[in-house]
Amino acid sequence: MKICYIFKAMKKASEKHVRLAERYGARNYAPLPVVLNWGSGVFVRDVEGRRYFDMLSAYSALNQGHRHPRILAAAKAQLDRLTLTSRAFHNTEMGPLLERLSRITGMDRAILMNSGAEGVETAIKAMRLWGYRRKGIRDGKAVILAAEGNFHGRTTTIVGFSSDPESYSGFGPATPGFKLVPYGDAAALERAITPDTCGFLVEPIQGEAGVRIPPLGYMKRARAICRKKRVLFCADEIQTGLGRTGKMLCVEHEGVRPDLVILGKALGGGLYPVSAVAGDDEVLGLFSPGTHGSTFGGNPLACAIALAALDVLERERLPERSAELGEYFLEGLRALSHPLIAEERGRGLLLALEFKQPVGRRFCEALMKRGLLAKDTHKTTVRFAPPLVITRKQIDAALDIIGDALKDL
Ligand code: IF1
Repeated sequence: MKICYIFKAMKKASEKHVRLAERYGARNYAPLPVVLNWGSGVFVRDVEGRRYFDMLSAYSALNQGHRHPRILAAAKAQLDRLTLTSRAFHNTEMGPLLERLSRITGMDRAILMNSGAEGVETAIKAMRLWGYRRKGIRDGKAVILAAEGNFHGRTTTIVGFSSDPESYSGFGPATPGFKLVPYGDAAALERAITPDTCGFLVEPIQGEAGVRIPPLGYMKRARAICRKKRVLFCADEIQTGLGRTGKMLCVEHEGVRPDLVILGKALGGGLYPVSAVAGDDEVLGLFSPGTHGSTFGGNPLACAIALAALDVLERERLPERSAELGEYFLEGLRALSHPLIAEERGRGLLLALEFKQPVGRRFCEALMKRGLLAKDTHKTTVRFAPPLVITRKQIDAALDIIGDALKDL
């Protein structure tokens, strides 16, 4: 078969998969036209056999890289033993994971869920329960503060307090009991607190908003204000946690200890949905049997995978690696020059290029043509968040691609 027919045939392979997804799936995403069928470490391959750098890491759920051997081995071993019991019975894997989470977060205990949004919903319930049982807020009157530009998931309650019309339009009525404050403004936070305020839910760095880093000291001041006003400080570390920003938890950059920490994404080692809400007895001790739960929450397979995922982060020193290589990557981005670049920013290996015009999607297509997959957000920002196992050499190669792709703009 002549080579052009082979390429044509291979192109057909991609198109077949895309057509199926478009015909039978809801159109809630606009994926790049690439069909992946293999991944390892920082690389993925498409059905045409082309290799790409994965610079999205499934929105930071692949901090350990694609199919990390240690995590795969733990999953396979558990698959041969026991996968699901429900919480009606104990299992051997959940206790060790809870103990490890307590050590890593410095909190007394945790509740295990599945998706990030479920973790956020669990934290919302915990803050309200504390508000009624410990702060004495009148039943049904508890208010939780959140930041403008927030992204905490896609449930109706969570999108109800989003400030992005694309997230909330068409999904009303919004759940009552939420109020927005400007992100990064501690004084505004203090002014917004009333006797009915039970919690403040915040991302230490706003991911979806486009890697928005708050002014230095904001987290510390916000935490102090919450402590003074008896409001629970809840850090959503689903995207920024587990080494992504150069610390195990992003709040560690300012030495902040929240009342509640929500983890997800990379807790599942790139294999399995696992989320957790960690907190002290004063808060999580308020849940009693029958007040919260989940069919899959804390299942032995999820716990075995999450334990291995945390092992890899610690054994391979991925938070430290993220800090060092993130600096290196950011310097490389800053060395690029193009009239359309407005800003390069980031912390650890959560980086972004901000453009002066809405060229994000076009730039991602130019990158894809050159073997690098990234995602634009809000049209002008392109995020670079590779697996934390990336090497300096691979960053150099990625920077060459990024520099070359700028020519297409
Ligand atoms: C999508 C965004 C990122 C999160 C934070 C909770 C959740 C997320 C800080 C919910 C999830 C994902 C969701 C995914 C794309 C991605 C995303 F663009 F949507 F906003 F990362 F920035 N808190 N973020 O980032 O966790 O329920 O998804 O497990 O919805 O398209 P989840």
